[in-house]
Amino acid sequence: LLFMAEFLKVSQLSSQHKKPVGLVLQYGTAGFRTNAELLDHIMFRMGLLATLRSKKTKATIGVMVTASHNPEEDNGVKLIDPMGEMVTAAWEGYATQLANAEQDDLLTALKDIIEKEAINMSQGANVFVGKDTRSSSAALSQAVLDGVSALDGQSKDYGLVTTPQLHYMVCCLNTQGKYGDATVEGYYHKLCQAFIQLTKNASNCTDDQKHLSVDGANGIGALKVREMESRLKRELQISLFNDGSKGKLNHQCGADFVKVQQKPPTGLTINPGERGCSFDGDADRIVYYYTDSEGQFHLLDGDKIATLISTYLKELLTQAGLDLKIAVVQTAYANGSSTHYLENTMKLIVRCAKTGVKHLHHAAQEFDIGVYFEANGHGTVLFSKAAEEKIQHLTEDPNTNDESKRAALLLQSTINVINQTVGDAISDMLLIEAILAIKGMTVQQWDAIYSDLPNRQLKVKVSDRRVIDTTDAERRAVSPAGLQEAIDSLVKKYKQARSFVRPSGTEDVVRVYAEAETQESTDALAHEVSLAVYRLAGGVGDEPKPL
Ligand code: G16
Repeated sequence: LLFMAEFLKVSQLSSQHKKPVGLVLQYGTAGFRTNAELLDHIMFRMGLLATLRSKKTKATIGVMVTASHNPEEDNGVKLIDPMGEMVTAAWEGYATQLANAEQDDLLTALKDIIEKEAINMSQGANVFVGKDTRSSSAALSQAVLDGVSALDGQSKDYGLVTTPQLHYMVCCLNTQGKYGDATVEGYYHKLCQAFIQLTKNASNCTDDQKHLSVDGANGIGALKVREMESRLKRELQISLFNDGSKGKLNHQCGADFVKVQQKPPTGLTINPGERGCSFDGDADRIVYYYTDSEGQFHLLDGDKIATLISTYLKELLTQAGLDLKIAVVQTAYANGSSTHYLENTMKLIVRCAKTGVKHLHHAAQEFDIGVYFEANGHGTVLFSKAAEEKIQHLTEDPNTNDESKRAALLLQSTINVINQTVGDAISDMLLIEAILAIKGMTVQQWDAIYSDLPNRQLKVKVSDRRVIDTTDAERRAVSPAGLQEAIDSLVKKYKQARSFVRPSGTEDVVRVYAEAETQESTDALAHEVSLAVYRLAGGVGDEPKPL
């Protein structure tokens, strides 16, 4: 009786967003993600859930409609918590319950969450909604808005934005503007100002060195780079490719394609030695690359980015005379050479988290400065409040010497160019470009910091990928029986070899990763492990073929 009025509205509106009977979807690595045609009810229900979460936290919540790196025909939804981080694990569970309740059970499922969380339904709610450029995104984001209004929540539709822009705006609003203005303009202003400030410390950069080719993956990132470009005052000169004017989203381009295929995106032309970078479909990932004079392609992935950033930060901390604990968080996909370099040469703390920025983000929060990057280019840097205050204090203290002051001011602008809420291709790009300019470093010199071990990623189709269960930050499989033993004995055949398998949380596949001393042995190992997955975990379709 208590919620009669709201529930009547939910019941009426939900009949316009009916769940297909029997359809079960899981909350994956970054929310729900599947073919767009299966998602209308999910979006409506995530509008309901975001409204409840907003009532519970008494703060603004974000809902981003995107399937990021997936193909155009897929879509998905990412939920954003008050400080701009991903929604908590407990609420991921509620999301799954609500998503999978049959139409007649929806109100009961809703009531269950309200009771479990003791939500005061008379509390107001506010939800920010954004979408990527997929053709399905407009209708799906309308379904989210319908869900919010069904529970009488307020909403603000930001329309086309990158995922990290929406995270940023949620954080700005909930910190009463302390993090910046909750507008796209405010985002450009903060990041570009910081970038200009940083590049004032670059000595004698030529126009050639200020040039960068950007592959926009035919997605939202391209639109946003266009909007921002003029604010960079020619300190960064961007040539934009795959801007969505003709090509298909993520097709033969974008960060995931470049990382997995280890080749340049189609539609982008750069001269030997010049830098290029690729965004993914919602601009939360970035990878860099160049081609040398012999035509050889060189990829600088999330591991190389983490190394560049942590080296730069460590140097600044030394110059500033600040004793802050800095760590790098990676996943099992991190190249073995990068971990070795960070631990043994850089003497940094390195942690391994499960795939998914939510896991890396939490691990990074434990340090004064936490640099986290997935090898696929998804990552950012977190500064603790105490660290920010110490840096600020140095800039204001009249006793600070010139060298320390310069370093502290650089650290301050660095903090401002970074989107600390989540990995952000635009923000990461500006940070990387500023570091290269300040250090007077070429992309080749950056690449030479350490050499990657040859590596390969493959996908295997199985009938139910949930039969694979993993442990030890996904580095070992505990089921199905015999799989880990098979991987162990295959790995023993090759030098410097490592391999693991895990079910993807964004695509209906099992991912296989292998690295070893040579590309030939890496490819052989990746293929043999794929075969083991195919045979022991219920492979479907043709058996994996050698590479
Ligand atoms: C998402 C997550 C990333 C993750 C990637 C692949 O990226 O945000 O943290 O690395 O999926 O995950 P999985 O291997 O489970 O499919 P995006 O850019 O697609 O949102």
